[in-house]
Amino acid sequence: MTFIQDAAELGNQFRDDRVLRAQLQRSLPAAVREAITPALDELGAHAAAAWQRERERSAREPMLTQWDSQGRRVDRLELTPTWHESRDIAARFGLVAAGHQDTYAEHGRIDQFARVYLHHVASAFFTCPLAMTDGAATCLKSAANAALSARALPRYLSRDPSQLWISGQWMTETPGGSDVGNSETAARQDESGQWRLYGRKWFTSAVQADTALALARTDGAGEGADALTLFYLEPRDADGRWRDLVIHRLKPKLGTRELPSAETELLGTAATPVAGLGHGVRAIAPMLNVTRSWNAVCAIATMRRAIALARDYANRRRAFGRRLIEHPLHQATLAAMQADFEGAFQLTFHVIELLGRAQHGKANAAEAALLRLLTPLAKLWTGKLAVAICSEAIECLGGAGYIEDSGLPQLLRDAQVLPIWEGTTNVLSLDVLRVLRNPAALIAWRDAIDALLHTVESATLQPAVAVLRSDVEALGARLTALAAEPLRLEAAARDMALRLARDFAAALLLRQGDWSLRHDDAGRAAAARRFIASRAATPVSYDPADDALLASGG
Ligand code: MFK
Repeated sequence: MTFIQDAAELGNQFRDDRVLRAQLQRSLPAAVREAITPALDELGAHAAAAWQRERERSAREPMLTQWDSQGRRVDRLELTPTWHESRDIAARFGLVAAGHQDTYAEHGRIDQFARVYLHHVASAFFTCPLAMTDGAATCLKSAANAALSARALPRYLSRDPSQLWISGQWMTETPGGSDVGNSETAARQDESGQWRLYGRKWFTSAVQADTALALARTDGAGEGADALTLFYLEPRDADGRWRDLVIHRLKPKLGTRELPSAETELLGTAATPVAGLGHGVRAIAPMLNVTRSWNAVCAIATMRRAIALARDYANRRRAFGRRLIEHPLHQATLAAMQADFEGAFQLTFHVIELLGRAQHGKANAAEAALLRLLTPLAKLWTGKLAVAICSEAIECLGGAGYIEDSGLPQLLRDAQVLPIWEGTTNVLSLDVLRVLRNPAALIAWRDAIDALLHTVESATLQPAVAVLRSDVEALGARLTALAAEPLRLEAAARDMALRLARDFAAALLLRQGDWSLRHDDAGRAAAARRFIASRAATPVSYDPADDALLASGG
């Protein structure tokens, strides 16, 4: 009656992460890696400490007070302590700035997203406004709006917590969640020529943002997405009071509850066009592609956390005379989760690498086409996978995982947003079809896989290379056949997108696995083999290399 089961623990999340460290070792020059390691180590330690602290406190949520004692409308928002702390960490560690500075040239994006990946779970989704801030910075630069850039960029990219501004992305309306072209928000000029916005934004993800980018329709502009205009606005005055805007309520969400998402009404909020009038969706597209990359990074961070807890628990918990990890079926279950995670990790970091190259003018036309294709693919696949892996991790802990303070239920609830916001799985699958209308995209996908497979030298990986080559051929043939049947192509879009994502991830895993074998790590090659075999008729059930696959630290 006295047995107490040890709970799962987390160590330094940078030192424990062989996958991240192998990636950085392969893809970054030594000088860059050495320069960024202390910050990554600090964030890895913070992630472990924050996890311990979270387990010991009851859930907190932001609070909205709409009226003061005298009946004045105030809409005062109290944020949680983690949110206050996160603003400080975001600035000090340059979670947005690192992606825009030139110190490490095209490697800056890898530096930035390694930080974001380590910090996401500890941030209580402060990563949401940071993603939108990064997107807003990218958007202002791409619109070449000198005045707005001069005003907002130094704030978005500040490393001083007292100067940092965060941005919202106010698109979602009751008639237009995915179909943004239905937006009803109206934009009118007042007698002084100032643009003002009127209408209800049904879902503003981080309402307390210092600025926001919003879509609205100018009078007489006509219907549809192309008639919308992209506006920049600063919703509060210098004293923090809302400027011609009320908050109807905070949204009662399934997860991400520390994130103050709200329903707001714009009552003539002053705003400035970002890129002239009209073509608003095209103007906000650079933001969408950046926030979708963030989404993928946060999804792999979520998977990694769920697996770390499940793996640690499997090393502590004994059942039927052995530790869970010593049961072949449990080990195979964890190994399959780890292999899927590593595939998702590889695809996401490849998108980041291409983003950095494109931003610094180093991407050729094929790489630019590939980035446009892989961004929705990474977002849609990793979002779905994060939910599946969190659910599986709960099962790995049995009833203990279903209990709130194991931390896993919150991880699952939070993960469920990842396939929804920033474009649902189906909307992104249709975006992939939009991209594939340009034949260069599929050619770039196929050529890049071919180039990756040519780097694989190890004999032990050749059978997996052969399986992947035939998968790639079959998928290319199926897409070509479907191209003549638009309705069937659309119905198959999700399946095609998932296959395009997984085949590309498989090629990246093989490249990394081969490289890691030459650097005394058999685990990454085991991940590649398991990932590729998982689609075969007789998938791998036992692999002696799973010990290396599941090892952490080192
Ligand atoms: C923790 C992680 C961080 C996550 C942050 C979360 C913050 C969440 C806050 C939110 O706001 S969530 C809400 C986000 N909403 C969406 O993502 C909307 C989903 N809907 C789509 O993505 C639709 O595809 C879209 C509205 C973009 C387009 O729909 P339409 O009306 O069918 O437009 P159309 O005519 O196909 O495209 C208009 C133009 O944009 C075209 O260019 P052209 O005018 O030159 O022909 C398109 O090629 C272009 N375009 C569309 N998507 C693009 C793009 N260009 C580049 N990249 C894209 N992704």
